Formats: sequence, structure tokens, C-alpha cells
Amino acid sequence: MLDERHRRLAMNKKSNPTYAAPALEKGLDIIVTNTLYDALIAPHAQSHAVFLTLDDGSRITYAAFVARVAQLAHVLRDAGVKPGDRVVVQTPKLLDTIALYGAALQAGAVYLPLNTAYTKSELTYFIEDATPALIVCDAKDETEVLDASKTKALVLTLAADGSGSLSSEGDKKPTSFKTVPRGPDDLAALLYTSGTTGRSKGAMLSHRNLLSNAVSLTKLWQITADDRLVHALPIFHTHGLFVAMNTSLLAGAEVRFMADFDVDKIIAEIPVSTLLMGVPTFYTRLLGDQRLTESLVEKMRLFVSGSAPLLAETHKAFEDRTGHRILERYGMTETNMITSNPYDGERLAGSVGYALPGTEVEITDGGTPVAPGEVGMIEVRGDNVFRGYWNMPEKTAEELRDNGFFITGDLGIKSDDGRISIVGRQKDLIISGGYNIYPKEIEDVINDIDGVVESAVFGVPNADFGESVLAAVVCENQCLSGQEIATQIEPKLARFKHPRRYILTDALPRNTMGKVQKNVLRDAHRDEEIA
Ligand code: MLC
Ligand code: AMP
Repeated sequence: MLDERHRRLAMNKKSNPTYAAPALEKGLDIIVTNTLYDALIAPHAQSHAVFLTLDDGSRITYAAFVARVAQLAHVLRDAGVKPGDRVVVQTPKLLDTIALYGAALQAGAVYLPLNTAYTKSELTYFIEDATPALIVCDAKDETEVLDASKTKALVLTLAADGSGSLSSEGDKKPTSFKTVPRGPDDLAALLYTSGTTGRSKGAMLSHRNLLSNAVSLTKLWQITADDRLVHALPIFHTHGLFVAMNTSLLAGAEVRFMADFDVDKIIAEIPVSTLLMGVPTFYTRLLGDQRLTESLVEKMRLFVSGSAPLLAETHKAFEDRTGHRILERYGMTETNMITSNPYDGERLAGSVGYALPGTEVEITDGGTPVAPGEVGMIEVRGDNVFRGYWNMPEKTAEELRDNGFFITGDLGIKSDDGRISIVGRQKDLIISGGYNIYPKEIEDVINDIDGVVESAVFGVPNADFGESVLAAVVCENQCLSGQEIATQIEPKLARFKHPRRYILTDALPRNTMGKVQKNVLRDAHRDEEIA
């Protein structure tokens, strides 16, 4: 069934030859002045193929995108951004947001995207830690951001309607820019990821890290200029920014660039697209819509899932409904993508597939590989693995071994033929709708509230988000209500991190060593319906 679909798709290919960027042929050996810019953006300068189609129907060609990148690179340079400087970006998902990523690369800066849900309190931490030269924020947040930055960085704006000082300055600039040289080991991006210690850590990603992964994925998933990607992910995380956008840029594919996730919009685009990348929630929500049928997806070539575990029942239900086996892959902010189910071979539900070419995956016990089939820590080494945590050499040393292996905190098994399955996590982490939520960060905020003695934050299964956040809280003489706790954490934590319910209790369950037993809490509350 699928083979027939691919054959028809191949026959329907556009008449223009398949675009192949030099980096797809030669990888990092291409002669360049700026590793990522020269691989992802420069080759498109003369291309009139469509790159982005936006929600309002407007279409931006590759050549127009390259010109916009240059204009924004001028804005960065004129704002005083020097090579290696961090540029913080907390804006809606717009053409200029992705052009700003390209501009940061071209100007030799380090792109630092932030979740638009982060509060001023979270933003203040990132600004103090990363000391950016420039912050680009939503126009509606300008006062708050100026306050958070304490005038240490210049602030430009980009509003949801595309207006703001970034775009108006950009409009005045020339459409070409002399690219700043950057080598494979220079930093391209700094992505913050929360940690088990409660403090977010900036993962330093080099041009080599990002390009090597984009090349591997583009080849493995056979992405070409004939593809049209439905892009509904946010572009402040690895999945939406690097996995989806870097591969599309490398292949010269078209991207249906959606401002947000909306089932109706996705259903409307699927018949004229070939690729979808999403978190498992995308697939469960699509399955909840009866318009998702085999005939709707006739032209689709590939559905990719990642960032959170895809339930075997979702995998099966999707195949039953559409004839497509979702391709599940596994990655992390620090490592980019690590494994993928095969494009041509068997895509197994419950397995994240094989190590990507150029990436080594070991299952270890204290650093020593265990036998196939035994559970151990997933460790990863390769060009995809980051350069360490910004300003945190001790944290880097704890998680990145001298021999180059990164300790993921995920537990897995490797089969005899090298197939990896994730079976658990050693790190205390909740993944809700593809967003990582570290209980320690939330517990720290709750424990700071007057009257709170202690708290334990844990995840329970949720049909929509995979997991939901709950908090068990011990208060002095039960002096606080759940609502009062919620009100106090409101300004400190992004909404998606907020516990959906507070369980007020006299004591937390502990084992004989005094350690809080989150598994006991999880089991006691796992069947409760959480909205
Ligand atoms: C939104 N909300 C969430 C949430 N997303 N709550 C918990 N978990 C989430 N993931 C809350 C909002 O705060 C709001 O709460 C309410 O839900 C409605 O907000 P919304 O913006 O309208 O939500 P929706 O559009 O439905 O978003 C759901 C989603 C989104 C699944 C589409 O969360 C999403 O795009 N997730 C993808 C995350 C991602 O890209 N992860 C990749 C990380 S990279 P209230 O209370 O105000 O009503 C990585 C590495 C790798 O992990 O391997 O890829
Ligand atoms: P982040 O820190 O946001 O980059 O998230 C990385 C974490 O997401 C990994 O360490 C895994 O725990 C989880 N993850 C990513 N992809 C998958 C997957 N396909 N299956 C299970 N967990 C995943």
C-alpha cells in the first residue's frame, strides 16, 4: 500500500531537479566561511522556489528569505552585536523570527530562543546568565523585558502582526550582507534546558553539532526539494527549530509555517503536503478527528514523532486509520537527534530505532557497557553532542565524560542488532505535550512560599499531554489552599509548568532512607482525571 503511494509520489515529482545542497554531498568538508550559513542559507540566494507559506496565505521564496536574513544581519551588526554575542529571541512564530535565526548565523552571533510562555522571573534568569548583547521580544512585552534586562542589553521588538522595531529597522537595510566567518566549532546557538538541580542550563551548540545532525536526518528521512513540511511546532526548541527547519533548509523543501498548532489547519494542509513532524500530542489530537482518513493522507510520505514517548496504541491506531507507520525518533537539546527508526526498514512501536550515522549509543552501568537486552543508562557520543553548559563547567563535567560520551539520564535497552528502546528515566523529569518540566524547579518555587513546609511534584498519565503535573504539598497547620499556592507561583513559572492540582497532605511518603517516594504518590493519583 505504502510502496504504491511512494511510486505515485515519485511520478508526481516537480519537474525541477531535486535540489541538493553541497553539504548533503560533502558534509562538513565543504569549503566555507561560515559553516551553517553556507550550508543552509547561502545556496538559496538565487532560488525562486517557495520556502515558507504563512497562515495568511503569503508565500516567501528562498531568494526573498535570504535577502531578509541579510537585512536582519545588518540590524544585528548596527545594534552592536559582535561575533560570539548572544541574541535572545522571545517572539511569536513569524517569518522574521526564523529570518532572525539566519541573521544571527550570518552575523556570527549565538542564537538564543526562549519559550514565549516564560515569565519575567524566568526571563531575568536567562538574561543574567547569558548576558546577551541584544534581546528581541514581542512588542507587548517590551516594558517587562526592558525591566528584566536592567538596560544591560539593547531591546528590539517584533509583534504578532509582524510590526515592531526589528522589522522596521530591517526594512531600511541592504539585502546583502558580508557573512561573518564562523568555523565548525564556533557556537551557533544556546538553548536552555531545565535541570534536575532546578536551575536551567544553557546547552552550547556548535555549527558542527547542528549541521552534522541536519545532514544525517535529511539523508535518512530522504527529505528533498520535492517535500512540503507541515510545521506546527514552536521554533524555540530543538524539534521545531533544528530538526524541522535545518533539514528543510538543507534540502530546499517547502514549509507550511503555522503560527501554532491547530487541528483544522493541519487537516487542511495534509492533502497538499508530504511531511509532518510533531510531538505525540499532535498524533493523539489528529486521531481524535474523524477527518483523518487514509484518503486524506494520500500524498503524505512521512509522519515523524519525537520529544516524548509515543504510545504503542497511538502508533497502531494511526496505522489502522491511515496506513502510515509513524517514524519515532529520539533526541535531546544537548545532543540533537540520537536515534531514529528506519525510513525503509521496520518502524517498531515502542522503539526509538537505531543510532544515527556518525552517532554512537552505548547502554551502560556506571560508564561500562551492559549486555544487549539489559537495562542501563543511555550514553551518546558524536558530532551531534553539544560543547557543554554555558558557564557551568562542573555540570558539564558531571554529564559529559572525558571520552566524549554524554550521559542522557534516560534508561534504555539495546537489542542484538543495535535497536534502542527507552524504558524509563533516571532523571526526575515530567514531559507534558513535549515540554520538559523538572519537578525540582517547581518544588523550589512552592517551598519558597510562606507556610509551605515541603512539596513533591510528580507526573501522572494524561491522554492529551502524555503526562500532567501534580503537586503534593505539606503546609504548616494546613494554612494554605491550592488556589493560594497557584496564585503565588503564577508570576514565577510559565503556565505549562503549573501543577494541574495541589494535594494538601500532612506528610510526604518516604522510604526508610528518608527519600520521598514519588512512585507512591504517582500510583495513588494516577487514575484521577486531570483536565
Ligand atoms: C500548552 N499548555 C500546556 C502545554 N502546552 N500545558 C501542559 N503541557 C503543554 N505542553 C497549556 C497552556 O499553558 C494553556 O494553559 C493551555 O494549555 C492552552 O494553551 P495553548 O497554547 O492553546 O495549547 P496548545 O496549542 O493546545 O498546545 C499544546 C501543544 C504545545 C502540544 C501543541 O504544547 C506544543 O506545541 N508542544 C510541543 C513542544 C515541543 O516543541 N517540544 C520539543 C522540545 S525539544 P492555561 O492554564 O492558560 O489554559 C526536545 C528534544 C527532542 O524535547 O527530542 O525533540
Ligand atoms: P529536552 O531536554 O527538552 O531536549 O528533552 C529531551 C528528553 O526528551 C530526552 O532525554 C527524553 O527523555 C525525551 N525524549 C525525546 N524523544 C523521545 C522519544 N522518542 N521517546 C521518549 N522520550 C523522548
